[in-house]
Amino acid sequence: MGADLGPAAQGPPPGFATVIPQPLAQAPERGAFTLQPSARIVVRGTSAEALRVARLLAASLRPSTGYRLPVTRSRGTPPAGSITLALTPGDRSLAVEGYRLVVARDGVTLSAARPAGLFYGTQTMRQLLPAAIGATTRQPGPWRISLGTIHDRPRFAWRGAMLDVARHFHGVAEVKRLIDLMALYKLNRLHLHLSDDQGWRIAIRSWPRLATVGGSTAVGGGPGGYYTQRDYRTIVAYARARFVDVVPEIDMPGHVNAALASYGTLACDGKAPPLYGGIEVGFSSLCISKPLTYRFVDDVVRELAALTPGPYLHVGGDEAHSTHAAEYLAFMERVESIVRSHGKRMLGWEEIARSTLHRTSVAQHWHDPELARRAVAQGAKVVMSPAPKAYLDMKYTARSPVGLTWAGFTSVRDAYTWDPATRAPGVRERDILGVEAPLWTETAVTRADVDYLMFPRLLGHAEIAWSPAAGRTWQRYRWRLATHGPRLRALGVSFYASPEVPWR
Ligand code: TNX
Repeated sequence: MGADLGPAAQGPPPGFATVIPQPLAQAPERGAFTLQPSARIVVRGTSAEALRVARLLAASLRPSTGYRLPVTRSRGTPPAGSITLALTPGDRSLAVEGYRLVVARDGVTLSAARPAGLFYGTQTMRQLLPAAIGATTRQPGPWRISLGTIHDRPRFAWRGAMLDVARHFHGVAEVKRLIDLMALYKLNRLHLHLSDDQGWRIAIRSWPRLATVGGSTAVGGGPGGYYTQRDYRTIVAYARARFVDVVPEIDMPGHVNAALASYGTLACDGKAPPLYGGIEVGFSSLCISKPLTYRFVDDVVRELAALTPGPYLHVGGDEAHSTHAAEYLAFMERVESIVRSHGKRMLGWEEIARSTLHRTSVAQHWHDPELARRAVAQGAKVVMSPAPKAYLDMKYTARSPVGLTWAGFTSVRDAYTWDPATRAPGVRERDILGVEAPLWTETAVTRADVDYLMFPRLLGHAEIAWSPAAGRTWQRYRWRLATHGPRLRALGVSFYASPEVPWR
């Protein structure tokens, strides 16, 4: 943003309590560190990854501070006023994603056992600077950070958001921006819902019409769009650099009208249905008895696996109301073996728990706790996305201009006050990989629509996924969240300024 954000940058630096997600442990002290125009970012040791994290930090601080912030390596004592990043692989208390941040008057020291932890420490540091740090043009400062120590690590390994790019397509630039915002709040899984009845959004070389025909429209009949494989690789690399795994979803055997419209040979009657721009669900199905169906699945899974460095491929499996129940079970088991044959683990919506699951598969709970329990009973793990809490496409109130209502209204408070370990009886903490907040985009057309539905609710889910449940209360959270209003504004996010939150 071009605007001078004024006094926001001048007051006392943000207290440790404002950080979202709330860190595991913090010991604030009186006083502040001031980032000087001559400050350096120093990397101890020889890790290329640590250097890369330091460069990302410098790049995020340069536009608003206007400082040079050179990134250098050093063995000795860093010059006073530096920000030092150090990998300390022996520190078991930091685990894979944890970090320790020490802010002293003469310098800031960030240590972590792994690069991901260093990265999360830098995100905390960004939040400890005044909100104007997020602006893209030079702001007045001063750039102070409260003194003290933070020791932090996440509760869950899976801290996700989902964007449905099938109902309405959202392009590469928009997805990159979402990745930046996710990273600021320590989210680490971006699930892209790449296909549905209304659109197929990823180029598949062996079946080119999926994208060129199936991707040519959207809900409401708009122009649609799709990612080339090159676009998609760009997204994956951008995400990976920020410790976010992209989890691609191709929904099957239902939600496939766009695929059938592209290749009539996939339909049981051999006829391509017309493209679809409505918002009904459950009317389309792959032809379970056709051998061609499995060649199609194998081709798509192979190409997706090649584009995906992470371990998971999402195969949908939800709302297959037009697939015969017994055929559904056989189909999902076959799909699971195809996914595994390409070296990946299968993730699917909770309905997959009706079939026999391999223990490496994961069910995503959205509606029926009994299905989550059945997944766990088979040794599979669960990702928690209970619709009335975690669905970002539900309206906040009856007055919300966009959003759906089938799971009820979801206020900012509703979205914050839940715990993954108590949603489904029989599904315990150790059965849960983590939390994911999905945004379905039947009504979310523009970037502003996406911002409005995601923010600020996504911050609550980030905290639920990262921070211990004990010690979180809505009463404290609403005050902490209020301090993120100017921060989100500086980043150009058009969030919903809910009256539940005492925004300043
Ligand atoms: C249900 S949740 C769906 C989606 C819709 C969404 C709208 C799930 C696995 N399927 O197809 O977009 O509701 O909220």
